[in-house]
Amino acid sequence: MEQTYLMIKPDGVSRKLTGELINRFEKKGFTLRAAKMITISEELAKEHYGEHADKPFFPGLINFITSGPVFAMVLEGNNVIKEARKMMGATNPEEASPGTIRGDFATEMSENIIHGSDSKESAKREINLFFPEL
Ligand code: IDP
Repeated sequence: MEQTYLMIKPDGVSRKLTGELINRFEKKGFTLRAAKMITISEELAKEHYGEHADKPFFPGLINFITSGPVFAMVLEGNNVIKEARKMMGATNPEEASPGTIRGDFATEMSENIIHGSDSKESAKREINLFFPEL
């Protein structure tokens, strides 16, 4: 069964959206396989977002993602990588449709509530990075 890595970012956790978001994924029919609340180190953040190291928003992104606890999850189900991305909505909340997580709960790119793996390769890499015990 396919698995993906999801992470409720510090804005989503501090706004107490964790339960609401887990609820959405479970109601859809996906299974929560692993979950933990963690505060990410700068080192782990840089590794996770390595592909963006050259972007102008990188320092702000690292600062933000390490600013408070995140809720890290492994979600399992049919086509879960693509379906969870659909449920999250576009990266830029201004472009995310109502009914999606970012469309319903966010207004700006830098605080867009949730991360989700975008391919089989990144799902594998990110699950390994955050849940090496699995
Ligand atoms: P994704 O989270 O939808 O996969 P990515 O392009 O991988 O989107 O970007 C990772 C994260 O970096 C985004 O979720 C967002 O928080 C942040 N980000 C991306 N582009 C920008 C930008 O242009 N300005 C500020 N933050 C950005």
